[in-house]
Amino acid sequence: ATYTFPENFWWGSAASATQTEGAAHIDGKGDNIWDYWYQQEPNRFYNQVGPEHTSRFYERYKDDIQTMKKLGHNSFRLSISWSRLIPDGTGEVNQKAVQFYHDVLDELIAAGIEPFVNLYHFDMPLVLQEMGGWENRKVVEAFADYAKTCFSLFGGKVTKWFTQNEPIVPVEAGYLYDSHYPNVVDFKRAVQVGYHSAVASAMAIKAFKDGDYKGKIGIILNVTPSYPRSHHPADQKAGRIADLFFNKSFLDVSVKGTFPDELVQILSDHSMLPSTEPMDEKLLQENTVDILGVNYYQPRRVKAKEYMPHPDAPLMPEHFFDFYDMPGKKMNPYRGWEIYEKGIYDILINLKENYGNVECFISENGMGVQNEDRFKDEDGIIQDDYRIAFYQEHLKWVHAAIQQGSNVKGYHVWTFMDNWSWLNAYKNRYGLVSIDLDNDAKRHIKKSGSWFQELALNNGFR
Ligand code: BGP
Repeated sequence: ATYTFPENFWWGSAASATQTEGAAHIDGKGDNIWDYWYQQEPNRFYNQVGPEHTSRFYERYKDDIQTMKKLGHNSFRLSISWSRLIPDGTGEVNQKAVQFYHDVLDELIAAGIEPFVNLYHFDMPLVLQEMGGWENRKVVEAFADYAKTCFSLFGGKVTKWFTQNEPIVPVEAGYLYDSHYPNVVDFKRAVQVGYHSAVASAMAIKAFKDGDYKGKIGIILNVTPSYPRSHHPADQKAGRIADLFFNKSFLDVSVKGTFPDELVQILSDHSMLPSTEPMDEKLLQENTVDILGVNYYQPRRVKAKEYMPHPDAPLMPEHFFDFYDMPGKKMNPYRGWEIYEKGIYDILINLKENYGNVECFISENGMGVQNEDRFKDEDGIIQDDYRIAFYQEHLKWVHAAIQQGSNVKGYHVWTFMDNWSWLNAYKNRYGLVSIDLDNDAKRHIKKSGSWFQELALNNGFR
């Protein structure tokens, strides 16, 4: 069979500032929570490798962008580092950062690659985290100012903007499950953080619209479906509640401008409602997204709770469901995540049927692999056929969704080149291009990179 995609389909990849730039302490950059946390607790990071040891995009962006062009990219998502642009989070703008982002954007545009620019990818400036991060309303306003600064600096050349990447992750990882700084475990505070981050996104969207900039603005969400174990009502309910917390929370407010009633009810029943300001409701309603980025890696499988938590245990989202380890599920043997390709189709059809067929694109999809050097051939090229198969199987479902009328406009892989990833550092490799950490971060195109080049050139595959 042949899988041909609509004309002008966006082919490309995604990356984030903290994970690729390096140069964490030069040219006036301020610390963000990752720089700080690494200094405090290097042992938390895989092989004790921190965010200054990245793929050095800061120095090598020119060569990297030429490689993107070669590999058929017509678009690329990057993020601006808030703490590089505005080292103290508010106030003075770092001119070296302004120059750097102008240079990168110019280089991309000259190469025929449309820049998709994201404003926030898990990287709170330290100064603002010290004021409480997203828990503090002042930080919400600081974000709106930062967004305005970005629009006025780069609005002449960027026409696809995104306010945040996976805003649920800082909520769950930072405030529920002790895996991102500031390692708080407190459901009520998590709700406040999530709420404020949604308000911040809406404020940035408002600033964009008020400023009459050309182009579109959206958000990038990991809209992972929650699949219940069975049709049994208790399992169904578990699935619905997991979906409310981790999916519909940000999806509904971003696309429809309101939080789901059932979510508000549950939070209210448990005295977990966040503090709000009178104008928020209108702000959220009026500033929904033009476009939605969809990150997809693996589904969430859940079942009804088997054992009730101790009545004195502090409330957590999992008091409403259990995770379900489905027998026979297909696994990525090199990363340990489930692979369920049809999930990408289910997401797109859900957006079509329940979210007004909002314009969207796949903003991350990828396969992490540990010790990937073992797949090198005698010429030193990583033979990542498993990754090509992963992309193809997902793209077949994207194609099927398009046949059903999905408004999906593109497909970005995670990621262009192997990069540093939060606590996992360089454990899991995702790139179309590998980097040699022992040899000056030298780049080598993997087999999947050449495959991607063909894919983009042919606007499809067979
Ligand atoms: C996504 C993030 C990315 C990236 C990816 C892979 O959720 O948006 O920033 O980190 O996950 O994660 P990992 O390296 O842990 O496999």
